[in-house]
Amino acid sequence: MERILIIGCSGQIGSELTLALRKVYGNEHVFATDIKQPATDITESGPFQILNVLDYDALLNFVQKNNITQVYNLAAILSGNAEKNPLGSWDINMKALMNTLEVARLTNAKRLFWPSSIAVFGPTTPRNNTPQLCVMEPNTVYGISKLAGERWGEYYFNKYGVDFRSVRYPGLISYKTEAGGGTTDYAVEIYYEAIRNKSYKCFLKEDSALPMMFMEDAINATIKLMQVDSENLSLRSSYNVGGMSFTPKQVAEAIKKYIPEFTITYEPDFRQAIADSWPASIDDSVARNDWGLNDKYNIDSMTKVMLKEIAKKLQ
Ligand code: NAD
Ligand code: AKB
Repeated sequence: MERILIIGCSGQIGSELTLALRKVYGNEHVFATDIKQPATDITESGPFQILNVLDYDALLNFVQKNNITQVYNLAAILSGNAEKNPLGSWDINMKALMNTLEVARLTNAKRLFWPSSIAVFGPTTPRNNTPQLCVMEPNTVYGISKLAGERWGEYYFNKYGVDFRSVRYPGLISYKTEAGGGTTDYAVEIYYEAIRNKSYKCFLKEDSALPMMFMEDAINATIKLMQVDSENLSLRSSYNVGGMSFTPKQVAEAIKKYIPEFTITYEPDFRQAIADSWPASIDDSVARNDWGLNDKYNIDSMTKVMLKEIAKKLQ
């Protein structure tokens, strides 16, 4: 029986992934941790402990004491926030990964999920239908840390047999927990503001296309990758995951189908340069062929769920 540690259970992904994993593996086998208190559905459904992934001894001790076999490490500073404190964010992002790689090397917690991002690509990367393997020259501190992290993950697999698995998530869109300081956050905020105020001031330009994915599809992909047999995996760096691709204008149009009076204005800030350096769409055929990545949401089906669930939540 797997015994699973989630690091970063209180964040946008962790708050949903923890509950999904508890459904699959049983509540008592999924140990949720964070430096921040999570929502009560996590504390009431299974074990939770405050744990700082940067504290190597505490992490090692937790993994050994609880006989952990798999780790999902979600702790990171995302692209927008990382640009405000480049060196501090580099230290956190790299130390958070290296501590879990080392613990995986030394314990039975051999299978490690660590998310990379479309931020590994840069301005010299082909922008449309970005291939799995191509020029990668990220120019953000977050993207540089993700690319370095992918290389370290593959290195620990080849050198020490750590079962490192990773996807390059696109921007993730969800209604449960608000987004954590990234460039794609506008595509979450816009739904909240559509319900609250029927208007939104967007920090990206109207035609700024980026790859995005609804959280349900991202969670399913993550669990699928972690369950597939090792021999199916041709890559030990990180798999491209594309989802859908849209602009702020397109998501505003999708919202207007449900809220005709919704209006959007555009005031690009420092995050525009980050978005401009990232792909507009992603070729994820390697993930589809290797381990059966498939997603079911498009912009319209996602918009319907987002508006309904956020309206319920804000009532
Ligand atoms: P988030 O900021 O919402 O959540 C991260 C969580 O990690 C937070 O709850 C935070 O308290 C916790 N954390 C931070 N420092 C910690 C520490 N030292 N010890 C323990 N916990 C700590 O981020 P998210 O959106 O859930 O992203 C999770 C991972 O997925 C990150 O690696 C991120 O780069 C990656 N990712 C996210 C997206 C996205 O759109 N959400 C896209 C691509 C990649
Ligand atoms: C961000 O915008 O920083 C994240 C990501 C795509 O990695 N959502």
